[in-house]
Amino acid sequence: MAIPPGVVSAARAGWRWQWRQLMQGLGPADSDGHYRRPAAAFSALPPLPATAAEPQSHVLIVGRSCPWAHRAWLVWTLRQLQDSIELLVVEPDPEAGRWRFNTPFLGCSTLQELYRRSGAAANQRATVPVLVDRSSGRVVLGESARLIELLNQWPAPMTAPDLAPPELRAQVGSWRDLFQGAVNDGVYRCGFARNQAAYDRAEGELFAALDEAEAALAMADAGPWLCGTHLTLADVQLFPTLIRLELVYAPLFGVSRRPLWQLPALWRWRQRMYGLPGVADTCCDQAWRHDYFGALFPLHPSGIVPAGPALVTLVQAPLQP
Ligand SMILES: N[C@@H](CCC(=O)N[C@@H](CS)C(=O)NCC(=O)O)C(=O)O
Repeated sequence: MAIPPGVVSAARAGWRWQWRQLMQGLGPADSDGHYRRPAAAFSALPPLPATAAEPQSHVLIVGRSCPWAHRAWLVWTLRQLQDSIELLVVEPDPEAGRWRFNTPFLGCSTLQELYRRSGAAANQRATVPVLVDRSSGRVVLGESARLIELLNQWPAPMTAPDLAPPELRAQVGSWRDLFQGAVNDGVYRCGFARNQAAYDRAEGELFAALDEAEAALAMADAGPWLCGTHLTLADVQLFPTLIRLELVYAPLFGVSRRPLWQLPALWRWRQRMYGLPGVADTCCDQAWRHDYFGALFPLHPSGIVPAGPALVTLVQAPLQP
C-alpha cells in the first residue's frame, strides 16, 4: 500500500531532525555545518623519563579501530619500545559509547574512569590513545600528535630509527601539519559534515593534500618515503588514514572520489609501509569494519558490516596497469 506523500515528507523532516541530534553526539559542528573536533585532554607534553626508566613504567593504551591510536602504536612498533612501554588494547562498548578494559586496569573498568581519576573534567571525552604512568596511575598524555613526538624521543634500543631527524624536521613538520587537518581529520570532516557545502570543502581539501603527496612521491628522484630515503613521522601520520581508505572511509564517510589505485605512487608507498616489520600486526581490518560500521549509528543505522574488500588485496596485489 502506497504511503501518502504528506506522511513521507513529515517522516523525512522528523528523521532529519533526529539525525542532527545524534550527530551532535558524534561530534560538534560550527554554524556552517563543518565538523569541529573537540580538544583533547592531557595535551601538554610531559617530561621524558630518565634514560634508565624502569622497564614497563608506562602503558600505552590504544583501540584497534582508532587511527589516532594507530599512529602511536606504529611509533611504539617502529622504535621497538616493547620493553619500556606496555601496550594495552581497550575494547569499544558501542551501546555505552565508551572504551572499556578487558580486565580492570589500575582499578578502572572503563577509560572514562581512568580519565576522571587523572583529573579530567566530567564532560571531557575519554579518547585513545593515552600514555599512563604506572607509578602515579594517571594519564600523562592524551593527544596523539604530541604523543608520537614523545615516543620518538623515548629512550629506545640503539637500532631504533629517529623518525624526525634534525635535518628533516622542517619538512616533516610541514607534511604533518597538512595531513593533520586535511587528511587525518579530513576524512572525519567529510563523514561528519552536516550539509553538502561542508562536505564539499572537506573533500576538496583532502584530495588536494593526497595529490600533493602523490606528486612528491612520484618525482623521479623521490622516495621511497615522503621526506626521501628516511622514514619519518610524516609517513607514520599518513598511513593510518590511507590504510582505512577503501575499507571504511570511502564507503562510510563518502571519501570515494578516487580510490588509491588511481594514485599509484601512494599505492606503492602504502604497500611499502605495510611491509615494514611489525606494521601488519597493527592493522586489524575486521575490527575496523566492525567498529566503524557497527558503532557510528547516525551514519549507518542498520549496523550491517560490509564483507570487503579484504586488506590483503590492497597491500599485496601489484598495481594493475
Ligand atoms: N585528539 C585525540 C583524538 C583521539 C580520538 O578522537 N579518539 C577516538 C577514537 S578514533 C576516541 O577515543 N573517541 C571516544 C570518544 O570520543 O568518546 C588524539 O589525537 O589523540
